[in-house]
Amino acid sequence: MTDAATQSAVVTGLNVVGSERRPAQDGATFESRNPARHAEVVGVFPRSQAVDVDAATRAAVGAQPEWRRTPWPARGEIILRAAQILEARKEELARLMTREMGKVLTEARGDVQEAIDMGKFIAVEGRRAYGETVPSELRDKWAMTMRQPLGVVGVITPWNFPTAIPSWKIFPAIMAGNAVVFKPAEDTPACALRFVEALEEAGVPAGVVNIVFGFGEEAGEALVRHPDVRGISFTGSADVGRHIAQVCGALLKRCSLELGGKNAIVVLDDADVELAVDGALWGAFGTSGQRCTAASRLVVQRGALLPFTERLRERAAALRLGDGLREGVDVGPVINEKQLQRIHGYTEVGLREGARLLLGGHVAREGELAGGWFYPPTIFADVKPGMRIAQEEIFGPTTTILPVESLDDALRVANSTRYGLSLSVYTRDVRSAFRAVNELEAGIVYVNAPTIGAEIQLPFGGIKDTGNGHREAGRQALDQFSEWKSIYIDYSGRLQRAQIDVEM
Ligand code: UN1
Repeated sequence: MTDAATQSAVVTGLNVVGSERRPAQDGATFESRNPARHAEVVGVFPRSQAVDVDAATRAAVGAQPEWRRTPWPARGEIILRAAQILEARKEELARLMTREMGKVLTEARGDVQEAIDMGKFIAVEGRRAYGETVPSELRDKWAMTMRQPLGVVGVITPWNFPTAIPSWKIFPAIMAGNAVVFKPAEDTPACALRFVEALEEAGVPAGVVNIVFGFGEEAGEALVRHPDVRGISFTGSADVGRHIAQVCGALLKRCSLELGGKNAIVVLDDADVELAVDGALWGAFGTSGQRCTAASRLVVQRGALLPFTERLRERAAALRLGDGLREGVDVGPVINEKQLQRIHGYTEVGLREGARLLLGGHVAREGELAGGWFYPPTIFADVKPGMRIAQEEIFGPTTTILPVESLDDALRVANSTRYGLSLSVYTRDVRSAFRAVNELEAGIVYVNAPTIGAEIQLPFGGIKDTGNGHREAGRQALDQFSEWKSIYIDYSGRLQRAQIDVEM
């Protein structure tokens, strides 16, 4: 196919159920569309229901015992091969991602790279998933621990990182010996299919990773409730996360949640203002602000306020909005009409609350932009910590400037939301930096860098309403997907009673 043909081809996919490709039992389908040109259909996929989820889960249940018996290093080799396949296809996958969800091509390449990194990193755990050998209190008795898989796990992912986030979940899940039923976001099914094809080609056996395409209320709900699914890993909104936690709680099912953020960059008086502006632009408008790590609050100390605000407005105004496949475009579209309206709704909220609109604040309809879902970089100044635009996750290219008087004030304001994912501080003073590192209430803290840009070798996740205590990526990634087994081996040849026959 020519480049132009690949760029407009419709990806038609089916559910991956064991070794089969299946439509939804009732034959229903849905489409994903290019947010930069919404007349363009990118993918057509099955709209699955509970019966389809059940079929995929049965395939997973069937495949899991043999996969679990496959030695850890052998599983790791397959994951490494999958990462290499993604690497070989990085450009093609990135282009498909830009078409399907809109982020600019350089960022789409970064998304695929994050999955490659995750695969290579976790593959090594195949030779390093250490347990512990622990002294026993009794003679001739040996004690140790080892990781065991949960069985079948359900993975439900969002559209904003269509390759990276599935990789954070699926690679460690299968590394630990689980089988997976994967329900990707309905906005990015084609990216999800390509990811799973790479796993299949790498040698992941049929049934170990299955996909059911469809919607949260249908396929997602059925997956969460399925009795043979022992754990759920979900990234998405706090409202859906709370619902999943309730369902899983009643079923005593493992559930790890990665939810919203209302992340802040703190800019202190002694900061390098230009560097802070660089960070704010990237943090607030990268991926059109559609990251759970997006910098949607800029908490600026009085002395830096004027120069920071002026430079930010000037530089944000120069960002070019457009199709992310096009050279020179800085900010792509937002994912769909519903999000576009929601983002604009928050502009209206901000105006009603009395914040000062510095830039943007309207749906972009000039020229070609009219054919897509575009919202320009939007900045509110004079924002108060209690305003809804400073408290609620907008998930769009809107950021807010909150003036503060002191370091104490800055830390208090930065911590004043229900979320706790990623917070950052710009300062040249080592004392302020360390106080901020210690006192900012977040799972991730940056010094002199924006709130986005986490690397996969460190755990990723947040506190407060951002999650429920789990972490993705890093070596901690295995924790979501494994149980610890404690093993005691008594070779004394007699009954030894713990706590009673001890020699003290
Ligand atoms: C997300 O926003 O859902 O740190 C994930 C970052 C990326 C991952 C973001 N590496 O912004």
